[in-house]
Amino acid sequence: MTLKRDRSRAEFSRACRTIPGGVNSPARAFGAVGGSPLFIERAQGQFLYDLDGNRLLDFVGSWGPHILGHRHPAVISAVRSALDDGTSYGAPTALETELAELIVESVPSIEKVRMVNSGTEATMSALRVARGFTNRSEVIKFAGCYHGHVDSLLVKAGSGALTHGVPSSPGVPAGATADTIILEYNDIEGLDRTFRERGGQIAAVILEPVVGNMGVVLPAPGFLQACRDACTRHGALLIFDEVMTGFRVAYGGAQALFGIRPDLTTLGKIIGGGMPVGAYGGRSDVMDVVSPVGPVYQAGTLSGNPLAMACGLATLRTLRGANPYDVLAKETERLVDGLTAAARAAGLPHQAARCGSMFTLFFTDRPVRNLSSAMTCDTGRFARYFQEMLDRHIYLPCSQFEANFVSMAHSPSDIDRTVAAAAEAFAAIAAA
Ligand code: HOZ
Repeated sequence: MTLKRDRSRAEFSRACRTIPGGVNSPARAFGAVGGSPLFIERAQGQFLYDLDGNRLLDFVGSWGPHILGHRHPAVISAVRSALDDGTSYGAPTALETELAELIVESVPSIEKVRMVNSGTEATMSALRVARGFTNRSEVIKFAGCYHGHVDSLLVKAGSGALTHGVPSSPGVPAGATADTIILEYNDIEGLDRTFRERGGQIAAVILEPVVGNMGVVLPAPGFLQACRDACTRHGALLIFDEVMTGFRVAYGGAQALFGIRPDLTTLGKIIGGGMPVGAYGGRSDVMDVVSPVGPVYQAGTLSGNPLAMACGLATLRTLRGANPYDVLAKETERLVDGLTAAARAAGLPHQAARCGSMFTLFFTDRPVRNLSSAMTCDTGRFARYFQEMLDRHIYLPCSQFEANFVSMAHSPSDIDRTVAAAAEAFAAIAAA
């Protein structure tokens, strides 16, 4: 039953000669699960097809963007038609305004929005805006949240940084993180104490309102409201990093789901539909500090690229028309229930967390509320689970500390097949 991997292995050896670690983003390397990454040739719907001809049921979805599944016809046709017109002009297009309008209509707190090229750029820019607006420098971030590879936020970071054991990276000068205050996620008391002690210096609190980057971790009741209240009380800005949750956990993102209004929001992934797009937006008065209206500088040659805008627009319009969120949440719940029942039957300690169509199965007996509890996971057991699933042609994120994503293309029988594969995988693990 094992997967054919010869061509992927050969391609990986070749890539390693010219690309550090053979990958253009560490999260893709199989360092935490063993072996080498599969090289993908093409994708369709819920499937990836690799160089060895394997067809894989995909729960990565390009790490979040593909909520419609791969190559949705509306998206492909919009990109094709934009491509016929040109690839980049370095001048404004109506497509940019159309996507901005759609985002402003959809995300409750966003009144104005600026397009960039990645989630990293979005968070880096949102922080600069927050500091420029408040004229303060300190920022609170939570351990295990990942906001891209921004220097000042690459401290106790999640995602690939956590997976590869470098949550705080060499190469980031001490000065870059001197104004970053790290707290535990869901720690309302720590948050309030920090604001009591240094509230007048804090420019912003930035967080993933539902964490996806130490695996899925839900906000405890009252935590998001406590962040909102502390910021309001002390004149700091609340930044929701919705790169992963935006248009994923609900059409209007986590802020719509939980009814909390941040001052600034960062977006990425789904708003680009698989193209390199990020965005940051929020209150008009805050966004008006951005150049050329205000003095805070931020720019980009390819920002608002027409192909990327067309791809994002088609994705959001399709989502708005289909409104798949209830169905996605129910099917994902069915999947998570099936996985947990199978893990229980095999006697494997586990925890599961889900929000809408993103979820993580943690191999630990402790509830996962923050980074310290996430770190109690048995990552060796996760690696075995990952490989057992891959051998059954189920493609999961290659780290315990990432989110799995279900798309509109996954069918009820895909869910059943995944649960059956997991039952076999868990039995094999328990027997070892
Ligand atoms: N931000 C992505 C998931 N945490 C990682 C994607 C990548 O680095 O390829």
